[in-house]
Amino acid sequence: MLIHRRQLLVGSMGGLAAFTIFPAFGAVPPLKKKDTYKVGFAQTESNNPWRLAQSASMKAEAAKRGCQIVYTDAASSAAKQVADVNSMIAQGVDFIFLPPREEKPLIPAVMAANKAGIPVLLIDRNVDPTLAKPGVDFLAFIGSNFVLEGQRVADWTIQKTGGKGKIIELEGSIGASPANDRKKGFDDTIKAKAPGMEIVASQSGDFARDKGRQLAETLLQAHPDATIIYGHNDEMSLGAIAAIEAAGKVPGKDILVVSIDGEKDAIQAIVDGKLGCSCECNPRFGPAAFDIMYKYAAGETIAPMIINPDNFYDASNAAAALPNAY
Ligand code: GYE
Repeated sequence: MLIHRRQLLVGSMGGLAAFTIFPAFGAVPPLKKKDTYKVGFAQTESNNPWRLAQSASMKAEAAKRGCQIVYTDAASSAAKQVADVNSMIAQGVDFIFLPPREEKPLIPAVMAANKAGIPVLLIDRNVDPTLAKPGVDFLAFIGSNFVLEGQRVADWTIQKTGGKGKIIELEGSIGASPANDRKKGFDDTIKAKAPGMEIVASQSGDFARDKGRQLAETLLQAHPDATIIYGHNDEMSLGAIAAIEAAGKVPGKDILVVSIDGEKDAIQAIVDGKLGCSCECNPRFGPAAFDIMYKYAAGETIAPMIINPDNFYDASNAAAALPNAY
């Protein structure tokens, strides 16, 4: 496909000159081999430990490699994140690390950077794969397999409950790849393997603790017979635990809470018996993300999807994981 488009271009433009004039057409722009780079990191928000751990890891790695980092915080706005990327393009960064807050709205920003000759590496969240492709419109995606995370939480929950219960699902940010995929992985597994379980409600708590708490409060009132709450991330699950307690119920006894991320407060909640499990989603991207950039500059082939392995925490290993948690 790539070759085909290039050939077409060459054909219509009459020869090799086309490559020189439009080097980025249908391909990821090259990155010059240098010791250090000016890189952009367009963070989505900073309102939770996961994001803070990710930003710290990126900044530490930039410092370690002597790279200048242009850091922005989109404060939970996809529109601001698009503007942030555009400003990085204007500032002439060499490379952009981008966790696209939502799957579709960030596509124009990815395309604009690519067109401006700046390779983009998507970290932790993906864009809609039907609209932009790794190896063509951006360099690659590195992050977790979110469908698998949802499946693992569902499998653990089925095992723990004997496949019985009414589930409230707290979804992540609307249109975010981890929200879409964690829902799919979990819901499909419950449907396929646990006919005795039912998802009685599923709504977005925007991956945020306070919104998760408010949503859980509302949904617990509407579904007093719910026995399980599945949060797409720990922040919302911790909010749900607060809501359960405020309703005079006991998390871990009356209502089982299951989750994703593996942040410190959640691991502690497992130790305390309030949270059943949390599938890890590792936020420490710095070393791997910068490795990819340097490998790309060195001419190595970069795989289009690079999947981080995730741990899984429950009462059997939470205490041991606590000291290293973020
Ligand atoms: O699970 C969540 C964060 O995109 C994988 O975003 C990431 C998710 C993570 O806000 O806590």
